[in-house]
Amino acid sequence: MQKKTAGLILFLAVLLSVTSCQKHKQFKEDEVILIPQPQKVELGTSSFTFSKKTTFICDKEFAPIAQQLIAKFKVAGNFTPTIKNTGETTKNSVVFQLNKQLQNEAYTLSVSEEQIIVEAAKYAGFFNAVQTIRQLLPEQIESTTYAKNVDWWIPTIQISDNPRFKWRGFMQDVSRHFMPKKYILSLIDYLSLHKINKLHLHLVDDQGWRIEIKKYPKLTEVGAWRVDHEDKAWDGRPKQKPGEKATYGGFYTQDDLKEMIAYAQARNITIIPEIEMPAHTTCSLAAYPEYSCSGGPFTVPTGGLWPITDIYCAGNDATFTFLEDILTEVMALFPSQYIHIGGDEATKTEWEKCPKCRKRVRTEKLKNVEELQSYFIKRIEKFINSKGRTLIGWDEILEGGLAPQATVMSWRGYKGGIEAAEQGHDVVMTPGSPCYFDHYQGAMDQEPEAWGGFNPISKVYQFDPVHKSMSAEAAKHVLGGQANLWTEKVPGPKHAMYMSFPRIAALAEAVWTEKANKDWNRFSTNIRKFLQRYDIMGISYARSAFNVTAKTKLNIEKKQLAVSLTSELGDDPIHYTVDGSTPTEQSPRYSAPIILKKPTTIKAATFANGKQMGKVLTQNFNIHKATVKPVEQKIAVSPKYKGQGALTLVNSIRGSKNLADGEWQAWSGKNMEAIVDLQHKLKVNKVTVGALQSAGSWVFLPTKVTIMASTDGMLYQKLGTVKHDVAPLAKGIIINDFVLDQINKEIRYLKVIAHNMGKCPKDHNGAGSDAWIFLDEIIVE
Ligand code: TNX
Repeated sequence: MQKKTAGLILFLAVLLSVTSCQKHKQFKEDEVILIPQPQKVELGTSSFTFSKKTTFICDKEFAPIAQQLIAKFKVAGNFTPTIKNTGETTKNSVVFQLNKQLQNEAYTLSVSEEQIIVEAAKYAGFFNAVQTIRQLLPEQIESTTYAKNVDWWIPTIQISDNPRFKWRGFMQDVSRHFMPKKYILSLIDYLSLHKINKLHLHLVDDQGWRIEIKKYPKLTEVGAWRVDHEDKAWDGRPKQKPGEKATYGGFYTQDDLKEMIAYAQARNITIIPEIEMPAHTTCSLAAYPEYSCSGGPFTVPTGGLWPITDIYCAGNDATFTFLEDILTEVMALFPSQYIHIGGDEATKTEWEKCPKCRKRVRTEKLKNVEELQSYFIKRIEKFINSKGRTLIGWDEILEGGLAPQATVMSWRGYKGGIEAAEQGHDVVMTPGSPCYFDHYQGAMDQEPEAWGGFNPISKVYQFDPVHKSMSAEAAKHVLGGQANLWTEKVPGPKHAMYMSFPRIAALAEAVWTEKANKDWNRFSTNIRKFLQRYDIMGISYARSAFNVTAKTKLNIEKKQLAVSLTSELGDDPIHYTVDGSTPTEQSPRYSAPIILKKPTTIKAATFANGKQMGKVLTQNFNIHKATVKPVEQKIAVSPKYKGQGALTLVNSIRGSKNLADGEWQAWSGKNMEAIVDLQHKLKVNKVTVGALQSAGSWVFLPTKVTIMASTDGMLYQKLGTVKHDVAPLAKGIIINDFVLDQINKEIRYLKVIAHNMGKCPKDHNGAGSDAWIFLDEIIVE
């Protein structure tokens, strides 16, 4: 018996080893998930398997690329392919072959059962090819522990690929919130997987200086730290008070940066440093106030600062020496051809007052302070050019005349970029819509607070760095495109990943893949599987594209609501409930608008293969006693926020956290006073008044809401006053219901007064200016 079993085991082992040598797989099209999509792909019918017998044959220069993949096999596969400098192209090898005909970043990949041949002209091309191999491999290749029972195979395939643009960028703001070196290193790895080749580091902004400059130590001793007010709304934070300790921040030493630069270089990523000037640099003026017009003193802003009037003095030659010294250290560190000098959003009122600046305007025969900014940038450009580098700046550097060699990064739409390209300058397109990743990627109610704006992944995918209005000649000056993650509302790496991924995947395809090869259907299918790779990599990406959003339409005659549900990635079925229970895959499947005639809570989510894909949408729909009854506003609504007109407060549709969604009416510096005519005497038990607070937008809850009733519209009796306990500087967007219940009265007319606090509170950065109140609905039950 024992003998028999042993024999059987031996037989099985032999069988297994024979079959494993010969084991092949035919991959299906939908198993080949490549983002960005290569220009040309021909899928074969078999596979190539990596094992410890695999040899990489490549020139020394390219060995780091092979090493990176080998390191992954070592960890995830528990085997180590070998690497050889040159040699015969034996079986089971990956051969790097130089092909000088190919463009810098282009490559071809030809995979047979026995061999992989990679052709490229440069490091960049080989690197890109290996990223494609990385993506062809099972996602477990990203594992940081041994992944058992994985077949390390890729399909036999022919790929020839070349990026559409040479600037495929991502900007990380590390000033508003410091991001530790460890995160930047992982970010570089994540970006390289997507064949992004520029990482623009926004190292300076008002709220923090993040790069060690040996000659000016106070830049980081003072400029890298601010008072910790992280618990308060970004735009409503108090200034640093005398004696208060600045403890929040951080910076990179020059050694840190060297490490980051080298790590990026090995991954075909150039780091572009940005040193903001003449504005967005209060942190450096807090350290060295002598380079401002007024001489200070200044403190490092603890949050939002607007407008930015304290800027470098353009009339003082010492300012330029200071900046040139800084740039000298920056250029010694960063090999990047491009040096970003910011240039955005300078308010020049101090320049208008400053005797030195006025003198400069006269002696340089400038017309105005706009031309003084142009003088400033041109002078800096000369210095940068003298070191063989190229200046790049935000599109404001166009104002007052563009510096002769400058490259423009266009952020206020495409306009600046088009203008610069037409003048023969190179441009990088990064229009706020859709390239700003600090903007929302899903419905505001389901997202953490963001900067405003709406850039969902489908919109990012549609991005084309070449605007349709551009001439062919101008289009040649478009180096490419870039997404920017500003971090006013992004406190750390986890949140940064959430805002960046998976939108980076859409951007990557928009800047790599030829227009004709782009296909949203393919991308939106592929991205689902790609997310499994993110999971293993530990990227805490957003699943917002799987969330459900509801659109509501009111039928005034029938007093009924039609609610339609959608999700961005389209294909997954939506299941919903109307009884308050949590939806499951067994709940009714949404197929047509849901008609509501009475107060209802809808809960909905998308599902695929038994798994809930996004968050549960919970929305209350209130058809109530005041629905579409006449409303008279005693105090005029702000023309900016009129909502849907007269019936907004009684249309049964609640406002979302998006205060511009058309469901909110607003008053600036004034109360709201409305009279609702219920048209008959009705028994009223409860009145709810919905209001929104967003301290960063100078919107505060009413201090109190007073509710009065009348049967004749003349004599009113006070029913009660409702207050709240939300702090005025509280973070985020808060929707608060003011509820008065147990009224139990027959009522015809209701008067509602929402009391505005009048002026923004002291300590808030709008202190003294008119405060807003926002109201969405008066619900009568
Ligand atoms: C505008 S884009 C800015 C940044 C902000 C961003 C917020 C640019 C050159 N300036 O300072 O962080 O908007 O979206």
